[in-house]
This record gives sequence, C-alpha cells and structure tokens, in this order.
Amino acid sequence: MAKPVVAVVMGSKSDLPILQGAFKVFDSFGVAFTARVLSAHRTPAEATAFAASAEAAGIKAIICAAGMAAHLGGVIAAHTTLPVIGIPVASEPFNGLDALLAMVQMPPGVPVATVTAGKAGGKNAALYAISILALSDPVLAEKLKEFRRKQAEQVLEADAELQDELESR
Ligand code: RP5
Repeated sequence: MAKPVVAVVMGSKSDLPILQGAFKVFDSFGVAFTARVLSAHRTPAEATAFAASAEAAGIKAIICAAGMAAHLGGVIAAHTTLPVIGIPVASEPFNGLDALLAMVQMPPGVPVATVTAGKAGGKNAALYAISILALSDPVLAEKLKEFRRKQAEQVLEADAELQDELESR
C-alpha cells in the first residue's frame, strides 16, 4: 500500500456518505489517502494530535467534513500549516447553513478552504486536494487536465444529444 498523501477526516461516521465521492476520485487518480473519524468536540485530543503529526507523516492536504457547529476544519487548521479543505455537511434543523457559516468564518490567520456543501463537496474537495498535489507532480497535473477534457466532452455530447432530440420532435 502506498503511503497516504491526503487525509480525509470526518466529525462522525454519519458523514461518510458525503466522503464516498472523495474516495472514488482519489482511487481514480491513484492518490493514496487515509480516512479517520475524529471530532473537534467529542475527541478533541485525538483530533489535535492527528493534525499536529500529519505533516511529519507525509500528508500534503487534509479534508475535513463536518456538520452542525462544524469546528473540525478550524481545529485541525489551528494545529497544522498544511492546506485544510472543509466540506459543510447538512443536518437538522438548519440543513448545512450552520456548518457552512462555521467554516467560512475562520478568523484571519488560520484559513480553511471551504468547498461545495454536501455530496458534491466530497468530489470537489478531492479534486481541490489533487490540484494542490499536482503543483509538484506533473503526472497528476496531466491526469487532472485529462479529467477536465473528458468532463467537457461529456457535456458537449449531452448537448449534441439534446439538439438531436429537439430536432426530431
Ligand atoms: C458533527 O455533528 C458531525 O460532523 C456530524 O455531521 C454531526 C452529527 O453527528 P452524529 O450525531 O451523526 O454523530 O460533529
């Protein structure tokens, strides 16, 4: 098994469905990752110890998914200078607005890069982490460009399909 270069941290195992998209993206790009359930509130000592040791363990970016009073990204970012990417997770009663506001209100000096809320956030957080890794990895950079090319192709194919459907009405 390759040494993980990205860490995915979730505040609760209930956040896992959001992160399956991230795991899929990392697998398709061949990026080794580790994933942990660590909570800013329920296991603060373990969360901070993990953040403090991540850089020495070879981690280059940390993704944090959390809902409700989503302090996980902030707490992790407070204990490392690695890039931290936050995914706001929706929960009752405020549907993720609570987590989004918690993440985008980091005080100046300790940034958390907050991506799309919810399921799309899992995918985007992984792609963002890959774009960070790609700065010093030309093979990964080329894979990322290829991913964008394919994605554009799929949209153009869908558009052509729609034009055919409209013409044959
Ligand atoms: C947060 O509280 C977690 O990230 C999760 O989104 C939310 C609810 O956690 P559970 O009650 O499902 O464990 O810390």
